[in-house]
Amino acid sequence: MRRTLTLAALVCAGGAPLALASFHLMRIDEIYSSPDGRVQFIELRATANNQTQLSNTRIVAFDPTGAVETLVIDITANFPALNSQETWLVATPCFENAAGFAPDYVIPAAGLIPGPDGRVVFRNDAGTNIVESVAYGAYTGSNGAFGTPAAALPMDGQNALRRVSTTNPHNNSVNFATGANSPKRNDGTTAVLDLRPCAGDTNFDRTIDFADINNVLSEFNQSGPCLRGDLDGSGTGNFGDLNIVLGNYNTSC
Ligand SMILES: [Ca+2]
Ligand SMILES: [Ca+2]
Ligand SMILES: [Ca+2]
Repeated sequence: MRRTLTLAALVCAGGAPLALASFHLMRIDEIYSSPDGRVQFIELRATANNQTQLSNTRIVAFDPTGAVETLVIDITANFPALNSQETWLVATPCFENAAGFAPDYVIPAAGLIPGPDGRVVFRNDAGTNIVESVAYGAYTGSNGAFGTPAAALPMDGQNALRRVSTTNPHNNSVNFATGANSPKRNDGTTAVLDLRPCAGDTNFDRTIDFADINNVLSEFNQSGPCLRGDLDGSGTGNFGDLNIVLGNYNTSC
């Protein structure tokens, strides 16, 4: 009797997804790239409960012609809990410096999300289930069942490509629009990035002052892709960076 009741309770769930762990009820909410491509993120949102089986999935990207596929990130661990309307965030290594918090998953390298034209796909590892696809800008390749490309990826430092609606059938050009970025980690931590170019600014306050000199000096002779003070893009803290700060000292953007 108890078994019959349990089965009836499941059937009476009324078309709502059963509580089986999965990954395919997911939407891309937001795609962002800084002007230099160092800070990029993709925010995804579950549209049903128990979308935790992310180890089965990956995010790939395509060049503007759709001919070249690049692995953005292979998710290799499941998510502890991921329920309806919760977001999760994947971002490049330099995201944490700019946003002040780490994403849920770190993309192994910067600049993997193509822009301003391209396509980002969330799919299973085997490639047999395209869960979500967003093509944008002057992308000319196939976009599967996801309609025509959305607007170009803004890459102006402030705006992202954002989901504004969901239609059936999907259509990227209707479902996405340009708007202010707001990366949101699964625990609700969020930020608004302002990475508009600003010569000499190392701490994203759009003023060039002693704090920027300090940042350059504290990273002098260090190397790495995410140095705040690497203003000349050399990959190393050096005199070139100091010259840029001093040349713009006491100015604002
Ligand atoms: Ca995977
Ligand atoms: Ca500053
Ligand atoms: Ca440098």
